[in-house]
Amino acid sequence: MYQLYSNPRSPFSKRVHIYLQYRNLPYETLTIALEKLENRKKPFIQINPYGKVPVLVDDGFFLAESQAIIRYLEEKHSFDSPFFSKEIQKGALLNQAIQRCESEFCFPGSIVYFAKKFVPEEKWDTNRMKDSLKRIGRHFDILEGILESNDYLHENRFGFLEILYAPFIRQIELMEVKVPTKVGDWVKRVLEEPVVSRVLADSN
Ligand SMILES: N[C@@H](CCC(=O)N[C@@H](CS)C(=O)NCC(=O)O)C(=O)O
Repeated sequence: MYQLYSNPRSPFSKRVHIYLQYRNLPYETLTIALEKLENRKKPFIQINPYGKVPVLVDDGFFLAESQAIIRYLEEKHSFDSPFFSKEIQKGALLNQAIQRCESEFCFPGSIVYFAKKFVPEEKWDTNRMKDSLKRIGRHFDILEGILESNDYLHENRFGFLEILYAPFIRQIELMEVKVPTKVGDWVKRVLEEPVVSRVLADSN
């Protein structure tokens, strides 16, 4: 059975919970108390020197980084409907979309999110936040183009991208960015996916 070092408030961990449950892979959750800085101390710091969750344990093999974990499991198990197509260019386009999700949405999103959640307003770096919101707005416009003729972002089915976005689009109202119609419909569709709503409602 797999083990997953995780924290209930960690969106990156939630990605892996969603994936493991979507693929029906049995696992056990090992909670790391970030609020007690358990992630910065031994033994966890020896498992991941960056002190971050999630980390997957597969029979003595340790792997950090949510995307890397999902890819590893996807490659290890040969599912009937793999997320990565055998067609090299389709796989490359998925990789492109994954990088854009991280750099054009999750990264600028986290700047806004952490400021609003944890920093007093008088200390906000407003220029950086404005720039981040502009990037998110542009990203949504690009997604809107894809979603004009698709219900999902890649190969028109729920997949890797939806799993990466899910824990972050839940916080969309914090972004105070105009959400285009099709993107709004897609957000609702993704959050209503049974495994997504179950994991996001769960505190583990
Ligand atoms: N790129 C990593 C990011 C992981 C990450 O930032 N985890 C946060 C929780 S959501 C964490 O452990 N933060 C603790 C810290 O940085 O001290 C991934 O995709 O897994």
